Amino acid sequence: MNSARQGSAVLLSVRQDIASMKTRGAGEIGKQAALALAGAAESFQGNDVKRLRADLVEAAKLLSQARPTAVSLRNALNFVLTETMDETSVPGAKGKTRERAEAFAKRVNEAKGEIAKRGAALLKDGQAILTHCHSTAAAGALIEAVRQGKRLRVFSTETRPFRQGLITSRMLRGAGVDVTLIVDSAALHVLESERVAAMVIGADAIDADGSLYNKIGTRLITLAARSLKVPVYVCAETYKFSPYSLEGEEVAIEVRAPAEIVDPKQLPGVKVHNPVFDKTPPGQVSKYVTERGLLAPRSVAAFIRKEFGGAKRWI
Ligand code: RI2
Repeated sequence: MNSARQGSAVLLSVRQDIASMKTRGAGEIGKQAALALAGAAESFQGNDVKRLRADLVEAAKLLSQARPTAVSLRNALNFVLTETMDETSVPGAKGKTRERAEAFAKRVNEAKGEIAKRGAALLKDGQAILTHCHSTAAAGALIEAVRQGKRLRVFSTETRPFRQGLITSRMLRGAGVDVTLIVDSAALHVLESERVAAMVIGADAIDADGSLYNKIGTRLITLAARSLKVPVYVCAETYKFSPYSLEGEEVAIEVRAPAEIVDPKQLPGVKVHNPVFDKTPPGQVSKYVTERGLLAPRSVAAFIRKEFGGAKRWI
């Protein structure tokens, strides 16, 4: 196989890993897509920089479609294309793509560290906490709080249908956190009976109006939490905020295969619907915990303008 063909095979396999959720989590898919774009640049053959730039935009579009809800994918790819698209030689563009991809990967890791500290500061010794799905940003805050000596009791929802809650539970337990797995529909009962002090969750996308797109069930469980006046803290790196929403673009809700819920053969004639994210209104979010600080939902539009204002986008 020549290296160009090998490059596109690698690109398609990264896209497939993201689409199949072998690689998952909004931050991680952005990071892997950014690195795949650098790989695609490196496998380009020839001296036509315009061709290379066009190929990179095509590759970015292909990668970004793998998971439609997570805006981190598009933000990561635009971050890599910035500066790369100004390069006037093939070696220059290849080098810049790699440099930007690695800068994005570094940014992901640093942001998570910063969020862990800021999130941990919101939690107190002895509290019960509820989390939903598997967010490395949210789990990082819980682990950091425990590392600081705060004894937390964490309740982790199973998170049907993909059961990412099992990943969270294993990860937290591995870090020495007292963790209890519950089914999703136990959330309200547990919030009340265990006197949960806060919900700590992640994000896939955040709209300029302060709405949160996160794993299916987030809207229902945060509604339950707010009905008991339990604060909802959302750990979200800057690249989870949608610059597209400033122009009114709606975040698409990904719908996945019915087979992820049940084998359709077991239910002949029954329709199965599997939306995997939902939109939580800003009133159900207490604070966004970002690497730049805490943010009220009403301040999100100004934050997005500051972080992304004027930045060029290719996809
Ligand atoms: P981190 C996940 O989506 C969850 O919805 C989680 O809250 C979000 O990504 C953020 O994850 P999925 O890929 O970036 O499991 O914080 O569908 O790890």
